[in-house]
Amino acid sequence: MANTPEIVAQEEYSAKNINVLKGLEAVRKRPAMYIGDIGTRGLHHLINELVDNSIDEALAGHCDTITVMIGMDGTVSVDDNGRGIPVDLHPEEQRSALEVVMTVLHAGGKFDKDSYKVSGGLHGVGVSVVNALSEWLVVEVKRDGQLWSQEYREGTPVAPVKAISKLKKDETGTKVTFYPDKQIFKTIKFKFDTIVERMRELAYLNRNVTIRVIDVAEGEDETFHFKGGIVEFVKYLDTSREAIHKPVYIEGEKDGTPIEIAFQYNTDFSENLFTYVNNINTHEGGTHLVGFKSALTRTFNNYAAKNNLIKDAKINLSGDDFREGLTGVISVKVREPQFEGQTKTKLGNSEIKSAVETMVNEKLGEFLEENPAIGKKIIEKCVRAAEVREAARKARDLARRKNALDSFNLPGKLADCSITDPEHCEIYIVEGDSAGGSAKQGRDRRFQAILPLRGKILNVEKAKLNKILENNEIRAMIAAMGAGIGTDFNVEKLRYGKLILMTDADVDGSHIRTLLLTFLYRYMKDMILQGHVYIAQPPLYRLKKGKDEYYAYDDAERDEVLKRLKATVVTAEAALEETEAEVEVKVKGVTISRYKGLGEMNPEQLWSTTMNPETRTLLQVTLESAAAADKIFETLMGDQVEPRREFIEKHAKYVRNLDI
Ligand code: 0RA
Repeated sequence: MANTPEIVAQEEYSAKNINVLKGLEAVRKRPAMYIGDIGTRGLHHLINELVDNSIDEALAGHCDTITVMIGMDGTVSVDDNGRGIPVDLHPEEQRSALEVVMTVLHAGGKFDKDSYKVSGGLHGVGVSVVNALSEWLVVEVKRDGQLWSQEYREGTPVAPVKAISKLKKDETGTKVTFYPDKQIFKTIKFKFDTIVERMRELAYLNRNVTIRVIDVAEGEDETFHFKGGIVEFVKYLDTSREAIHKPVYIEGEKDGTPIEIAFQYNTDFSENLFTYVNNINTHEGGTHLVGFKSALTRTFNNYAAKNNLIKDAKINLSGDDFREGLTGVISVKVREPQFEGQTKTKLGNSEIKSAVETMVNEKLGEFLEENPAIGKKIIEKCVRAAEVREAARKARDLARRKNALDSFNLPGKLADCSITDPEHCEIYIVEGDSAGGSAKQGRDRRFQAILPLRGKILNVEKAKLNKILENNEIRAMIAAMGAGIGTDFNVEKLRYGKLILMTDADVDGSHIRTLLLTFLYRYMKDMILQGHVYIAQPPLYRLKKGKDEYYAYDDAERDEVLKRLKATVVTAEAALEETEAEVEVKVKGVTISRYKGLGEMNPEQLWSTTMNPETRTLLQVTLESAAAADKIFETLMGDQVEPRREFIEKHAKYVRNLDI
């Protein structure tokens, strides 16, 4: 009787179950391979993974509302009104399709091949990965007039899919509620602001979708819906800048590739192009960006020539001139995207270049014919950019001739390290000469270099390149790093693998840090992109009791230490039956000093609290969301006072940690 169909099916079922468990085990063993890391970033990736699936459902035209909620108990739920994950029997797997989607690697998302699937970076790993990394997860599906549900522990079903209750036939959707596994993640605390950042971006990129984010415990609740889509996104990016015309909007489909572009010029100098493929920010650009740039240059050059808008024959407009003060969003949907580059955020598909290029040539040409006043304004701006570029080139040549930017002419203030292998070297950019002095004495001179900066550096948002290159502090940094600047910057030439910003923990310090980050973001972006930039974390307090010293990095930690000290005192005193008043006397034996500046620490203290790789904490600066980073820079650094005041008021509680 060994070959009755029931028994074969039973054996196949068990074999499949074993494979499923092995798959989930692989995810739990190497979580970082699936979600990037096991810190805050990876944790929030779980939410993004779920929302991506709901967005897919929206792109297919079946869902328009997504709700992300952080519950009172630290669980998160993602709820959509799509068709609901199918619950019927999966013909090959012989169990509910829902269970297959939730437990089999890469089975999630759409079963049909026609969707714009995401196949790069960390996106699209599937709901089963979220399930595998959750201590507990519940999925609820509204479909076929029923509410269905299944519960899991560490990715394994607790029971089969159950029908819970009857619903109206047209009531459909999917809701996943999960509690991340503390055994896997360093922290399981979700941050409202981090979630909001990505949800806002998704709402701009998918104008038909409404996304609501709720944090029950914090009483936060925001809803994003942008009818104008990426046109509104561009306006939002330029909130603190002054646009010189209404945004240009180009939309269409070329060879099966939906393309959407919005851009506008402003009175500033920086280029802010954000590119997306299937809603993923392609930080490193790629063929869609190349196609856009090439069409922009060509169309504007043709337009200027045809309308005789460049009077001075000596002016030669280059691609860069057409992107000065340009803010834009390029969003394409690609069926089988190829992602390349250091961080797998560069689009490689060559056919997309010509698709974007052809469409922009055509539609931008039409726009300019219909809006001659805007065309004229833009060309005038680009001509001015070319004039300034020429002046900057002269300044740079002059500086080069003086060898000022070359690393073999290192700045006098730099205390270099003795090792020369960049991988093992780090440079501290230190606020002020006195802290610089302490750092020089306290460091390990074999691999730590110190460059003190005097006072504030120039605000590069508001200056042109020739002015920037005249600034001594900036020149010292460029020379010390040894990798050039702007379009000449070459990350391979960096003399140090880590650049660590060390500023005071006060308002001035955070201002200087923002100025430095602005400079790095604008002119040495690859350094941030490739993870070379860090922020030192000096302590805020020193607590001293007798010979014992403790350092606290924030108020909460200070109170923690105080409590600990008091606790020992109280226990010891209790034995001696002293009065409480006498104990209060003993606690005062703790002296607390607040460090106002780095300069107040002696070299040994600076080493042990902030610079010793064994004990220090460094914050790595990332471009998690380039759009968000740029927004912060522009809001804090731009001309417009009102957005800055609003930002600071809204984020006052975070100002000490304005780290992106
Ligand atoms: C497979 C097929 C269908 C929908 C889905 C998956 C789906 C998945 C997720 C994940 C989160 N929300 C979702 N909503 C839908 C379509 C089946 C049909 O034809 O009705």
